[in-house]
Amino acid sequence: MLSPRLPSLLVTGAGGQIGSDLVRRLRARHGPDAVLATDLRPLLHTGGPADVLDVRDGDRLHLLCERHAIDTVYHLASLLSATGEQQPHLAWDVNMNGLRHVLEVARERQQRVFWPSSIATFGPTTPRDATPQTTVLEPTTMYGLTKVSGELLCQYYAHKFGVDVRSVRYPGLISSGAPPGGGTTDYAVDMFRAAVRGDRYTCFVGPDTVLPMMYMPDALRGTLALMAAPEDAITVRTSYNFTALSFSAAELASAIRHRVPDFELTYLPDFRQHIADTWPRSVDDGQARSDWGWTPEYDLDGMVADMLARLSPRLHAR
Ligand code: NAD
Ligand code: AKB
Repeated sequence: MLSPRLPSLLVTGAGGQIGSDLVRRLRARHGPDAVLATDLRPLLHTGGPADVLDVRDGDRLHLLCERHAIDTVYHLASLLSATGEQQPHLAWDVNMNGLRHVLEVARERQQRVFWPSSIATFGPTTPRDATPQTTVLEPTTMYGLTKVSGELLCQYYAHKFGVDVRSVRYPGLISSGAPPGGGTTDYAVDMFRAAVRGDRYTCFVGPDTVLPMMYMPDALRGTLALMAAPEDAITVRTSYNFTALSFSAAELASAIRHRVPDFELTYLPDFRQHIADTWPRSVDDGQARSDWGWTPEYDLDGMVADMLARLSPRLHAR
């Protein structure tokens, strides 16, 4: 009997906050050689095959997919919201042309695609509480513009060419691995790192800023559940609302202080406050729950306990 074909996965932006954890998770599930980790610069010690790929280079993407008989691409390479405002032209180039190349190679080679959108797809004219799946999408950041356009491009490739591309609108992700790469929600991770180091933290959004957030283990579990769902269960080809928790910066600080009593912080809002003010406070992810069974596991206290337990030995060892 023929053995079933092994999956062959390519991850772009694999050195980033999500990519480094996702590659580990995919390799644990499918084997170290099943996942090609790629990024702009050489990746060291990823525990399996790795290569350099600038996602703006469609020919090289095609070559790597051919060479490794890739069947699924997790396309994570991107500029995020804060960096995107500092370099808007580069953000458009990387985010839009990268996605266009990934979708085009997927069309030619019948590859499946995972591509994350974000709560940044929403803007000041969107309802900010329990933001519905289908609503006004008028973001004010270049990053948000690329997410709205990207969602529509994914839907176009799914409907026009039959590409099996799936997506979630990630909220702010909190993780103990690679640090976040230039987003507005980075303060949540920064707060943990400062608390564990014993540093005073200056938070770049005000204490009452509430945003939707999620712990990375939930985000990865949800991502893999979406990719494992039967094709006819997927009714949204733009991007699914996807959330776990909503809390203010002050509530997070207080949950951390509960376990690190001498943690101190001050608030000094900067331009990222204006971005946060245009995003939802909470999101309705009912469609993801009913289509492919999404449910988060971590509450605020469970996440804080796990983050501190994971970060403390590592940051203290340095
Ligand atoms: P990150 O900034 O940590 O990592 C992005 C990676 O992309 C980096 O390793 C960077 O080197 C790489 N990259 C940048 N330009 C590239 C190029 N031209 N070619 C190839 N690689 C390039 O970002 P992340 O947090 O891991 O985000 C991954 C994806 O998830 C992005 O699409 C992001 O918009 C989305 N997302 C993330 C969050 C979050 O909170 N982390 C929330 C919502 C959506
Ligand atoms: C960012 O803040 O830019 C990201 C996101 C929510 O898309 N974390």
